[in-house]
Amino acid sequence: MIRYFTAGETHGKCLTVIIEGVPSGVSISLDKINASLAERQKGHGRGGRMLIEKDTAEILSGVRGGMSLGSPIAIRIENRDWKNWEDIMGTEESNGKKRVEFPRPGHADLTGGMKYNHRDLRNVLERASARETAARVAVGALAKQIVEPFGIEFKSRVVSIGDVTDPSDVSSPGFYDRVMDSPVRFGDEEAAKQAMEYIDKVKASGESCGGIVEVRSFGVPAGLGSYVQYDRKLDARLAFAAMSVQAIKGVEIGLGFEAARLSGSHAHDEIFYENGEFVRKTNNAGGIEGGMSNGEPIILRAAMKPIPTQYNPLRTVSIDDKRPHEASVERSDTCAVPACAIVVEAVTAFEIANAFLEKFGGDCLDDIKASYEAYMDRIKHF
Ligand code: EPS
Repeated sequence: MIRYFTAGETHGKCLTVIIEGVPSGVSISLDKINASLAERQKGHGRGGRMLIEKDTAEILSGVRGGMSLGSPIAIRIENRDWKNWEDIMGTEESNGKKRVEFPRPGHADLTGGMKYNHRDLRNVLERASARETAARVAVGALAKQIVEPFGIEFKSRVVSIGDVTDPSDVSSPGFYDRVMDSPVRFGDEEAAKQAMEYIDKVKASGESCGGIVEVRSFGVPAGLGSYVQYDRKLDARLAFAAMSVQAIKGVEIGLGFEAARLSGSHAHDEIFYENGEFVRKTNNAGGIEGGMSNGEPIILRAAMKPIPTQYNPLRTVSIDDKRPHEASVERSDTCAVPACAIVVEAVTAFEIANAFLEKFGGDCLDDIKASYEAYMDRIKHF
């Protein structure tokens, strides 16, 4: 089993993450981690911060000569913006300027202040910020490399931004290549244009917007997760991971909420046996039945709310005199939905890699391969 902890404030010196439990013998490419970090920075509607940062991972431990050692892997991502915030975010007593008094509705500011007894809400927002997701993308990029030798891969896209939906057929040839080239991660160029116009309009009115992202996991063998205990269910673990991403308010797998409106014959995927294997001709379950992967692609969608910072601020009150006031304005993004797709892809990859290691786990990649091959051979003859 792998686990990780992130640390770091949005305007602090850097983000740090320690990943524990990565088996030895996994080929680790720093370029792949950095490519994912670069993807997270992209997208129409991002704010000024992304012009300052050039997120780059530095591996501090646990990897030697391009190979994991089995020991904890520590990664550091520098905050370039730190040089502008040293006197505000520094650890010395003389630092600590730029106090925040007016909590933003929708952000962690007010409740976080109450909970940790912070009279300066900056102490809350600095850690609650979605900047932390850069560290999680690095973890996800590493997790992908654990399962890559087994043919497992992950693809993400944006389903909709505000009220603009991508009408594309996901299975059409070259779909994900078009997504990679799109500033909103849509497959359809015309819809992408409409989404960008929508983002520009929202920005002009001083507001922000959300959307829906989708992650598909391909090549996941049947049998990851389990039906025997609540906390071993793969869908539950994926939902937890997606829900833990900043600004996510809903998660669905397969047909999700739509399944509640259908009768059983329309909701479930019938089973056939063809050419020596079990097959399903539909994937309404989104690749998970009974809390276990069933061998079909795993399809997860997550709904992101509009980012709480509004340049046209919402009403709030001062935590000092309790009088009405406009919410504080922190530099922010109008739309971070394309970036969110990359983050949800990363946390999905982590959960799948974790469930994979739970099933086939060993200390080194060779042991895992032996266990995987024996299992795949056995279920082939089921
Ligand atoms: C983010 C960095 C942040 C925000 C954003 C995500 O940097 P700054 O506050 O300096 O602009 O742009 O976070 C939020 C919008 C939020 O509400 O938490 C990043 O690196 O993704």
